[in-house]
Amino acid sequence: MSLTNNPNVNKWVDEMIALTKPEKVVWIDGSKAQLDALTEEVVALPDSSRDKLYRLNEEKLPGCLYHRTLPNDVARVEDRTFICTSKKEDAGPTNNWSDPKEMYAKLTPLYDGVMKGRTMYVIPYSMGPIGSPLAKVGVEVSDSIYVVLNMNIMTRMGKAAFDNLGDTSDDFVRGLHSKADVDPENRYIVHFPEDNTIWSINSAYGGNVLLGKKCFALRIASYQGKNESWMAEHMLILGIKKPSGEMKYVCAAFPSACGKTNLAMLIPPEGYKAKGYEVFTVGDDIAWLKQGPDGRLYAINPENGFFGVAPGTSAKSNFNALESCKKNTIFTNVALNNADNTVWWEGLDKNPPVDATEWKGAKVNGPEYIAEGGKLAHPNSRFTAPAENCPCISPEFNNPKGVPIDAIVFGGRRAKTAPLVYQSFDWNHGTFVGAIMASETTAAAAGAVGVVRRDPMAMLPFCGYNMGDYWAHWLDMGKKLGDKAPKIFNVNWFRTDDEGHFIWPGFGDNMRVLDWIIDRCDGLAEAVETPIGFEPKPEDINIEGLSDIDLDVVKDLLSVDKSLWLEDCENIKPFFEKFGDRLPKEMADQLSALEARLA
Ligand code: GTP
Ligand code: SPV
Ligand code: MN
Repeated sequence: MSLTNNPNVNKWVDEMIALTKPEKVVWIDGSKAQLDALTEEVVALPDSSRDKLYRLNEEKLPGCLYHRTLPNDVARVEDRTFICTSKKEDAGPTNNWSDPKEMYAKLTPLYDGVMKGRTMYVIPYSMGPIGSPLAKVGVEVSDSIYVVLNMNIMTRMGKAAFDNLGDTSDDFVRGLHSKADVDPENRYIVHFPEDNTIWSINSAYGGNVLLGKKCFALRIASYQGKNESWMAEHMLILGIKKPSGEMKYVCAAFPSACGKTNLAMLIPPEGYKAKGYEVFTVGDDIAWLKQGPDGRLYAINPENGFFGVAPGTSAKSNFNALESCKKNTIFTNVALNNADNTVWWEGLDKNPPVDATEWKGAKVNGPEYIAEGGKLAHPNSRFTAPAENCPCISPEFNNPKGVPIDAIVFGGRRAKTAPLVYQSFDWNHGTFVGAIMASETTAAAAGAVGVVRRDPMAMLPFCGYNMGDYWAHWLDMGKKLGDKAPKIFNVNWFRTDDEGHFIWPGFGDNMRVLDWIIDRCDGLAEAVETPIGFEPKPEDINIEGLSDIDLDVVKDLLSVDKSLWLEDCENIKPFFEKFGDRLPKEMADQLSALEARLA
């Protein structure tokens, strides 16, 4: 029985039923009884089922579940991700494109009857607090209970989303997902921005199938934002409470697995805590930003949970993330400690379980397996944890208005070029700073790891339209915001020494850089003008309490190697040229100006 009178929803769901021919259709109301029953069903599956989830130690990890995906299905697949706009130019040179008609024709046979003998779950959800003027509704149909249970954590899922949509609106994103045979050769993650539609097939992993996340909240939403004058960005949102009690809000865009969750949940160093600084998490991955009635830029986190990278998460590196995944969390592709039915991953602690199950499902001796070069957890293994579990979740997390943003920060993994921090001269230059971002690739996407690539605004895999038009949209937003626009910065936690070790301690100590950033916003810190932007005076980065860092190290972290930067400019030129006449003239002018300042 349908859960809504909305004829647009019902008509579309009927079409999806006719196409995929499920044996049964279940509308997800979001009730505990229904979720409990689905959990019961999925944990009762035989070990041989690839859909199986396992319950974990009820005392140590109450309400937690464990799942393994196929080894060929452990990350986003950028080469199989498409933006299908009527005109190729509207998808732009950085997206895979196919004509929508052709793509529908190609995929329809793959979906035809794909749910025969299976159940279709119809999942209504809201991205953003229900009733927020910034929130939007999506409906995902899927043949996976894993998807239902994850969507329950990641979104506001259930009947309330339909109530919010109302009985007549057509403004909802239609997501069709089938795991099909999890066949990598026929795996497609396809977006039809002009139809508010997403089709995903032959994957059962995270970002490929939780369609509210990257597919909707970034690719489709970025396109909507362009048309409706708001922004969807791959950004964390954090609040810093100053000793005076004043709150400052910062958004930061780093590419996948480059530190968003960690920064969002940062615990300030002792010296800062003693002074009264506190950090609150609003979001760890995605921000939707819109100009508010007072002219400032406001952000909401459209998500309701964290789909976080497990490896490297420890009580020391990210206490708040670890606390967040101690109950009602789903773990994917981590290792099992069979002695007590708990989870383990590289970097959790120094004691890999002896009686372990590695992420592919083999029973192994953990320490021996690692000594032989094996990894117990997949590098992109993840936890899906409810935001409400997070000890430092912001009191504003559910505020429908969002939070006013003071600073926008860009950053990536750069071993040499980018300094620890610099500030852009103004909004337009800041847009350029975001546009010329580059970062080393990570395990979050299938393919080579550690290769430097251009990743503008950390949106390369997530921009749902022509990136040239996206930069133009940024420039337009800057015009609208005028002197109320957030200040724009760039950071790099990943500079390395000659032996390849990270120089900056990172994690909680990143507070020391945020400190300079918010002081700049308040007009309380000085800066030095350099060819690339404003930099702190080395002595203005607080290094009190850091044993390995002295003023000379800070100087080194802030140094700008002009020859490396000129080399980077040579790399940016052909990248910009790909956009042809869609490259805003302002971006080309900014590049020439940068070169002139460096020369
Ligand atoms: P996605 O969820 O893929 O978007 O990733 P993310 O940007 O949220 O990255 P996350 O915070 O999960 O960090 C990814 C990896 O970077 C982890 O292995 C962290 O330990 C490491 N990392 C995060 N912050 C820092 C830092 O300040 N310094 C160093 N050296 N490593 C860091
Ligand atoms: C990312 O890759 O940036 C993620 C994980 O946050 S996924 O949802 O798989 O995209
Ligand atoms: Mn992400």
